[in-house]
Amino acid sequence: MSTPTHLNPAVATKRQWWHSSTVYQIYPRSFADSNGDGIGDIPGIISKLDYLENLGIDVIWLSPIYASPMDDNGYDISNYQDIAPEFGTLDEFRELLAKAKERGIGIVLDLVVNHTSDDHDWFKQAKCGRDNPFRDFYIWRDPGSDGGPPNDLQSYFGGSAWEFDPPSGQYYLHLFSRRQPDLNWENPRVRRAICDMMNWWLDRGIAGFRMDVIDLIGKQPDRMITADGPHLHDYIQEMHRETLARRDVLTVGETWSVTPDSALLYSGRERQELSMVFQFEHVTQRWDEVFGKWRSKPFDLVALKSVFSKWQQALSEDGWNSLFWGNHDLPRAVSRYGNDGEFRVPSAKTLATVLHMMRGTPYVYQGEEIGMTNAPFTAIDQYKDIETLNMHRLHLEAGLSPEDFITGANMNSRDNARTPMQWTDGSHGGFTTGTPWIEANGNAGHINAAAAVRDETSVFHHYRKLITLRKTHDVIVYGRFQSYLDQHPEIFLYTRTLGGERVTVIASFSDTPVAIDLPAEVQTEGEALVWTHEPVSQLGKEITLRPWESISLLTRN
Ligand code: ISL
Ligand code: CA
Repeated sequence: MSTPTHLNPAVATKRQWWHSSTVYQIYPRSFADSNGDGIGDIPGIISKLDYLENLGIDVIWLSPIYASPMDDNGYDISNYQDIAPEFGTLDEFRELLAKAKERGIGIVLDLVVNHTSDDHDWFKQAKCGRDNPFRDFYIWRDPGSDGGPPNDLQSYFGGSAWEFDPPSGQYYLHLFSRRQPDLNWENPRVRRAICDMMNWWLDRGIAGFRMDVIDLIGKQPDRMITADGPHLHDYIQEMHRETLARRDVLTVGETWSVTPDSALLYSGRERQELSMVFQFEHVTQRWDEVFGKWRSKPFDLVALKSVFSKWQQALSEDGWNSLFWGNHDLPRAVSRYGNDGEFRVPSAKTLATVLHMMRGTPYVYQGEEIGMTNAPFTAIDQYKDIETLNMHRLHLEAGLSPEDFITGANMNSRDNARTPMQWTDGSHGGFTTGTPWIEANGNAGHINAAAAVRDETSVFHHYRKLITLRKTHDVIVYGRFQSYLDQHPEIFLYTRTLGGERVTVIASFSDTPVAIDLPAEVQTEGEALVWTHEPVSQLGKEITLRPWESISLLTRN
C-alpha cells in the first residue's frame, strides 16, 4: 500500500488547496448567451456548470462582470459592487456562486483597481474641480512647460497617457484608454475604499481575486516609473493585512514586469502578499523589440524551454508558479504554439501535457480545452477590441500597410481569444440564438464542445485526464523539475521527481517524425500516464516520436 499522499514526507512546501487545483478562465461576454442578445451572461455560465464539473476544474476566474460602459469590455469599471445589466444581476451572481459551490468550484473575481471607468462616481466627482474631495482619487498634473502633457508617458493602448481636462486646466493619467483613469494609490482613502470593496466580495464567499496589472499600482508618473514602483509591495502587503489575511483564498497578480526575483517578493511564503503571479516571458519572448506583438518572431522551442526551465527552477523552493498558454488578451494556444491545421488535435494535447505536468497552478482559457483556434478575420471592421482598433489607426498613420497590420492582428490580436465559445455545430457555434457581438469562428462545425465531450479521444478528454492526474499524484504537484536535451529544437523533455516517484514527459513540437537518443537518466520502465497517440510504458535508448506526439510515464523505485 502506498503512503497517503497528504503524509508524503518529501513534500517540503506547505500544502495549499490551490496547489493541486486547475483554474478555468471565463470571458463572460464570449462564453454563453442565455437570452439571445448576442452577449454572454451569468445565466449562460450557470447553464454550463455541468460541463465545467465534467472537465474537473476547481476554480473559475471570471473576467470582469461589474457595471461598466464596456470601453474595454469590462476592464473599465463604473461600480465595483454591481453587475453589468448585460451580464445579469447580483442575485444571479449569488446563484452562480452557490451552484458552483455545490459542484466544488470556487469563483475568483477579476480585481481591476489600477484604474476605474471615467463613468465611476469617484471620477465624476473628481472632475468637478480641484477642491472636490475625490480629486485626489486620481492622478492630476498641470500641463508641461510647453502647455502640452506633463511628460511623454505613453498609454498601453497607444498615444499619450495624459488626457487634458479643459474645465480644470489639468491633465489626468490613464495608462490604458482615456476612459480608464488611473487611481492614485498614494492616497490612503483610495486604498481604504478598495479594501472595503474587496472585503464586501470576500464576505460573499468568493474564492479569491485575479489582480489586473497589479504591478502598476505603485507608479510614480513624474519619474516615468510605471511598473514596480517603490511602494508597490507595501500596498500589496497592506491589502493582504486588510482583506486576505485569515481567509483561505487564491490570489494571482497579473505582472508583465515580474522577474524570477520579484516573483519571490509577490509569492514567497513569508511575504503575506499573493498566492502567485502570472509571468509573461514565454509570451514576450516572441515579440519584436520595436513593433511588439504586431510583428512577431519565429517560433523558437529552445528559447521557450529555457524560459520555462528558468521559472521552474526559480520558484522550486519558495513562491509558486502559475502555468498558462493563453488568456483573453493572447492568441489561441494551439495557433500560437502548436499547429492549428493538420496537427491541431495532437498539438493541442501536447501543449496541454507539457504545461500541466510542470510545477505550478494551471490555467485553462475557455475553448482551449477543445482546441479552439485564432480568428480568421480579414477586415479591420471584424475586430472589436479597443487595443487593436487604436493600434490599427496609429500603425497605419506610421506607414504600416493595412495588409501587414491584419497579418499581425491575425496572429496576436486580443480578439483571437474573444470569438464566441463553440458549444455545438449549430449557427454561431451554439453561443447565441441571436447575432453575436463578435463573429464566431467558422470552424465550429468540427471544433465544438458537444463533439469533444462525445469523443473519448478528443482534446477535451485529454485535459480532463491531466486535471485529474494533478489531484491524484503529488509528484505532479510538488516534484522537482529537471529538463534534458535543452538545445534540441523540436523536443521538450523533462522529469519531475518526488521521493521515490518520477514522471517523465517527452513531447515533440514537430510536424514531421523525430528520432532521438534518450539520456541514460530517463531510460526507464513505468506506468503510462497520458499520451497523444498510444501509451508507452518503457523507454529505451532510442525513440521516434510522430508529429506532435507526447508521452508521459510514472516510475516508482
Ligand atoms: O493585452 C496586452 C498585450 O497583449 C496588453 O496591452 C494588456 O492591456 C495588458 O496585458 C494588461 O491587461 C489587463 O489590463 C487591461 C485590460 O485591457 C486587459 O484585458 C487586462 O487583462 C486594462 O485593464
Ligand atoms: Ca445575453
